[in-house]
Amino acid sequence: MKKKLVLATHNRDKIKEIKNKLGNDIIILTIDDFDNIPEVIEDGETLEQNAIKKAKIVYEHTKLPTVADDTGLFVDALNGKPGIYSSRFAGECATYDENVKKLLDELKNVSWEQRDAKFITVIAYYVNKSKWTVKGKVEGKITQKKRGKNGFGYDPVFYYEELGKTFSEMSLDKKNKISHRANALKKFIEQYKKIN
Ligand code: ITT
Repeated sequence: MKKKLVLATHNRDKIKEIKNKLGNDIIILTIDDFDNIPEVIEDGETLEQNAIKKAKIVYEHTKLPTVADDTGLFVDALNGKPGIYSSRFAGECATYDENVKKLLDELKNVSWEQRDAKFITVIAYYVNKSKWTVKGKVEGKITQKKRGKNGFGYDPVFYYEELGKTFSEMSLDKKNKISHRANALKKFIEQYKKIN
């Protein structure tokens, strides 16, 4: 019988990517399948702390194995910003577009050579008293303007040099083979299979 896993995220784009990657082997539930799950304040100092906090709160409510994803875009020329603040770079309730605009503004006078960046995803797993995390990463560059229509968040400006495309210029299937989240999910599956 397929095992159940709850995704502790409000982000529908993440849910789509994770379901696309894990959905054949595992029944994926989301917090929308449960009532009254408390809101999680992401006040950790690292992706790990935030991911564990999200997974723990949802696990305690559902009592089902839970997975949370915390992701950040780390830009070298901005000393690692927006990092753990990626979702609220342009303010508390900022849209993807507003965050991207702020990023492009801050990099306005930065040359192509200096525009290196990486996405990092930490996935936390929480069940009973047991918890662990895995990390996935991908390196790229920040373009001068948005390119492509797919994906979400910073994808339109994240350029993957090996394919000469931004994440928004590739299909979800392609992004899901090479992305930070894909790398983290690969490690997650290896670890998960050992214990299930
Ligand atoms: P949850 O905390 O509910 O999971 P969130 O959107 O707040 O959702 P994060 O704090 O992990 O999630 O994400 C930070 C931001 O980073 C997110 O809002 C996007 O703008 C961006 N982001 C995350 N994954 C991304 C991806 O695969 N491609 C592009 N941008 C991404």
